[in-house]
Amino acid sequence: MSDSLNQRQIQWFPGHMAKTLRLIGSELKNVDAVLVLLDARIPASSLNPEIEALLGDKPRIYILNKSDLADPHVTSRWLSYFKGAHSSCVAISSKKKGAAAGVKTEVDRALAPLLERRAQKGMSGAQIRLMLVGIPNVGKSTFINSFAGSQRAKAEDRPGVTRGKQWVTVGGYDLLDMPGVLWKKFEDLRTATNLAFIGSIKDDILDMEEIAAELLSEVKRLYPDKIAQRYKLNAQQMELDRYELLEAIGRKRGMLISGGEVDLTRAAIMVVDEFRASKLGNLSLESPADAVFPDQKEAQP
Ligand SMILES: Nc1nc2c(ncn2[C@@H]2O[C@H](COP(=O)(O)OP(=O)(O)OP(=O)(O)O)[C@@H](O)[C@H]2O)c(=O)[nH]1
Ligand SMILES: [Mg+2]
Repeated sequence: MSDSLNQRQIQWFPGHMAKTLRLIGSELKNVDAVLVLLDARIPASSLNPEIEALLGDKPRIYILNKSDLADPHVTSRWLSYFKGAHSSCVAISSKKKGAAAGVKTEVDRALAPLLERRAQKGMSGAQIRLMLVGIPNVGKSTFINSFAGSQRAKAEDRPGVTRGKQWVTVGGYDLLDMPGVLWKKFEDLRTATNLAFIGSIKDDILDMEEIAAELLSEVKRLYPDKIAQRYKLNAQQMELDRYELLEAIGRKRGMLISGGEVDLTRAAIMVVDEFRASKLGNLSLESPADAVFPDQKEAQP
């Protein structure tokens, strides 16, 4: 996995991502605040250190999106974590009503000094301009559609859907949708695998059997009951190593090829799809205790 991801670095950081990073830098002066979308299941791994470095002291709000898929107990610990670091943070599901309201409250709070200055100058009616940034597939365009209450930006269940910037005006807000962007060198294997699990890296450059085996091992470590229940595993099967577990699950689902062997590729795709569709239940793969944030990431060799 390590080798296959590292050898293919160039493919997960294609030219358009470098372009997006430059675009974020150049559009920064045109917005009042930045909404940094994170995946609530992996808030640390989905925080792009290169975007962080670009934002400087621009007001920003961290949005833990897809919280409908995450473990609510872990999400509330993340909210405390961000707030403890004096950062604005809100957990939402862009697929549910009310996502925009919570974000608007945070935006008003983060921009209170600016809104005050505008009021004093008699400019209270000026548009609030917000830029959305984040890794591919995190839900930036879906959030904009939820905010607007209509399909204004193209959103699909695969990374790399938005290819250029797009302004969407909704009432007093101008929202700037951006393509997703990863960074050139992941600091550790855990970050890379987490991003692969949630579908931020294109599946066709990944070894899906390795991703599925690793995912099973992580879910087994963090939520053993959920995996045992979903795949009806007995105590003995729970002791299998990660590839044996993938094979056992494939066999249970009748995914066989000629000779009675398990079709591991099919089993792998099924396991990853089921995780992404939250068939195993709500789960979070990272908690604040194992967070590695950009300043710490840079300090690593
Ligand atoms: N369950 C759930 N799914 C979501 C949520 N937000 C977005 N999605 C789904 O995630 C997928 C990706 O959403 P997009 O809005 O296209 O993501 P994006 O960040 O714009 O992606 P790129 O344009 O590729 O960078 C879609 O299938 C959405 O329906 C959420 O809060 N909960
Ligand atoms: Mg998009």
